[in-house]
Amino acid sequence: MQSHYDPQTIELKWQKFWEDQKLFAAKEDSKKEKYYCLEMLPYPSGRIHMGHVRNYTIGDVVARFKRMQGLNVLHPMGWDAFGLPAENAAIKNKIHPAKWTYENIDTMRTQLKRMGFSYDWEREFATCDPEYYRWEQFLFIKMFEKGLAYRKEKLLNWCEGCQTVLANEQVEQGKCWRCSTPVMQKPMEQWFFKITDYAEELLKDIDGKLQGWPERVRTMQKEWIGKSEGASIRFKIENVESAIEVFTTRPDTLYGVTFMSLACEHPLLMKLAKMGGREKEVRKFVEKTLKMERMKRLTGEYEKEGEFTGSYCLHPVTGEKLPVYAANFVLMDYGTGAVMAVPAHDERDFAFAKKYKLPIKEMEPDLNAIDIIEKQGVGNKTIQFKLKDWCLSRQRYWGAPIPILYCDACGTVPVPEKDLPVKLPIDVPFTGEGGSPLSKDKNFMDVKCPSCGKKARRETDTMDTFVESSWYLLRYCSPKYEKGMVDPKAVHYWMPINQYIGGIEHAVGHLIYCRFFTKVMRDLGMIKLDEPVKNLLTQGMVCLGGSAMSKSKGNVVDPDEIINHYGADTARIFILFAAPPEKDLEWNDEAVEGMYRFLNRVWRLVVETKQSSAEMKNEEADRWKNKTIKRVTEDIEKFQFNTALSGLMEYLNSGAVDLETFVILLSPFAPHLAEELWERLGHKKSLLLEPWPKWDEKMLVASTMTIVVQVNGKLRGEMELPVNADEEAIKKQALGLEKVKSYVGDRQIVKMIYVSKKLVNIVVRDS
Ligand code: ANZ
Ligand code: ZN
Repeated sequence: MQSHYDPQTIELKWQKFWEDQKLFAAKEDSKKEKYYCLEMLPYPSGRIHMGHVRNYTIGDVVARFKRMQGLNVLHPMGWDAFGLPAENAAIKNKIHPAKWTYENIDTMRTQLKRMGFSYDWEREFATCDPEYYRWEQFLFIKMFEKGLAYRKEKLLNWCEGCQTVLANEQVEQGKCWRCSTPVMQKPMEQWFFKITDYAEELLKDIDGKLQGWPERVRTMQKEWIGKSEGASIRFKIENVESAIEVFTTRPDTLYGVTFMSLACEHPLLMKLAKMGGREKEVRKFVEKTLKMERMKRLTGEYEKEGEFTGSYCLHPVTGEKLPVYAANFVLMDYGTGAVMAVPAHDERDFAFAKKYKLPIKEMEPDLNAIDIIEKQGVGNKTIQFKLKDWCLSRQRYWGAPIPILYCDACGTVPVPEKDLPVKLPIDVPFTGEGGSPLSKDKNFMDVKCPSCGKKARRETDTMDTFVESSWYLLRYCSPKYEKGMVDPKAVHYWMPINQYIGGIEHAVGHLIYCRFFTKVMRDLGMIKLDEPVKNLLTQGMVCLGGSAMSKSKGNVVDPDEIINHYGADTARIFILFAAPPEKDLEWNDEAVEGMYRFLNRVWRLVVETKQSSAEMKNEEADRWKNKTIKRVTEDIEKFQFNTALSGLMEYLNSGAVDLETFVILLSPFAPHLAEELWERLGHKKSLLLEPWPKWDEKMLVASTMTIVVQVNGKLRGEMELPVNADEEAIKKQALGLEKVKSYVGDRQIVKMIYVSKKLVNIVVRDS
């Protein structure tokens, strides 16, 4: 047997053992309490990075700990495998996206296995597997039938030069990344999920059902959903029968309205401009505004400008004429795309009024405008949400095809269920010339209409990759199920997720989408579940030199390098010890060394000395043991892995270590070393089958105390007493001490002073 700590040998040995014994395979067992521990699945970009190592190590400690506490743990892993990088690699390196993706998955799976994570690998899947996205297409069709998936025009970045749609990240300073043609906004038909139907419930459940989520994420979601209560009010247009409807949160300012602002995309805008004889000016302004970079518009970092339409609308109460403007700060996709401007009470309107010399008028105080509006029949109370419907169309190849056909006779026709999955064709040209390769593949596009048999055309857009990650967490419950998206029995047993762990960057995207999908699947009768995630932990970043590790900054440490040098156990405990999970973590080579030395000391203690508690009093050793069990257990429960490890280090230094307890407590953090030492301590069965130790509260405190006895302030004796002895008994015993008796003699006792748990002073009068 080797006598020094050799992580490479040990780690391979135990990884193989765990795999052979299928120790992490999860099985439903109605007699056992379940625990579903999930970390966000990785995108197979090529190699594992430290962010993954951190995320997955945290999850692994929790999973192993809960397993040893006797819970039936589900701890799965898979791959978020569709996405743009695969397609870019195809163009750049002439490798097929599928090949690129599956090769990366193989590499990264091997890397994850080297970390010793306790995954049930039998549940693994990649979201680009047709058996997976087939069910996503199935859900899409169900949603289409319910009106929850629909098609609508949306402005997209369009390059006239390349004749293609561009993603936001392909627009550089307003120009196409490829040919530098200025990018236009062009309306195109896109698919949407009607998440806004669920806005109210998504908001309500944040307070009702997400108590186990970080406050920060809850707040971000509330703001993202953005509920505003107010009123919608109609302003008649002068000389025409139509009206402009506004949404306002301040109906009480109605009397302060002096003009009207419309979004550039507002359907009435050009009509009004034509009527007012200012078509040319307004058109020019609109074109200029729509070219403005999307991001700038969203951040509001631009000069507020407008253009007069030449037309007027009428104040609904006073009948005053109000000039109508096109304005660059009014967004078409919020409220009604029209704002009643109140320069006296709104900063933005004020600046605008100053710039264009428009009147500024105070509102009437104490006015119940809602009443007036409702009485006059010009408006009513309304609620607005910031949340937008989810545009899921992507003009991309490497994604799940949207299962829709277009037929001249029948219109939009869903692909019949029996024809699912609509598989991505493999043999398509990757030219990099823009547009989806699917739209150039006639074999894929041309189909027969399933309802009339005539010529039809396939939808060539694919789904946003966030669609796959919206329900993978449910699919893990029954990953091989063939009769539907999920086996309801399995979902009923495993869901909700007891602990979900991932990056804060998903606070409002993924973490709202998966809530939405759960509710949709519930309403389609597939599952009985309102919320998928009970408790959420968002881990901080791994930094080097003060900024997050990233390839572009060149400040990355490769996990494999650390494993090759020190082993996975050192990597794991370094990452847990360096910072609490929510905080950013600064990489530190010396601290890694320190962790390696700690594991070496553990090794020597167990293998070389095998005992050390000989000199320590038994009671003291018991106290250390119980104290450490309590500390490590409670700290893991609070995700304070760093202080749990400190507890283990202090225990090691105490010289009173119970080796078996120590090894068990170390095992969630450094599982390979712990298994090896457990075996060397003479055990035949895996450490994983050991129950997590319990502590005895009574053993945490010393059982006796030493009380000093004084007579007139001078030390005259000492006594050992149980810690729970009461004051009367202590005083009585003090007086009974032989030595004390001799000093007190027959003098009169004036009083006895008791200092709790320390001393008794007997004051006597000199005779
Ligand atoms: C009159 C008014 C007076 C307003 C006042 C505010 C203050 P939240 O709270 O975010 O919902 N607004 C409405 N639709 C808009 C759009 N599409 N683009 C830009 N601004 C829009 O904001 C609602 C307020 O934002 C509305 O109330 C409206 O201006 C403006 F002293 O109406 B307010
Ligand atoms: Zn047809």
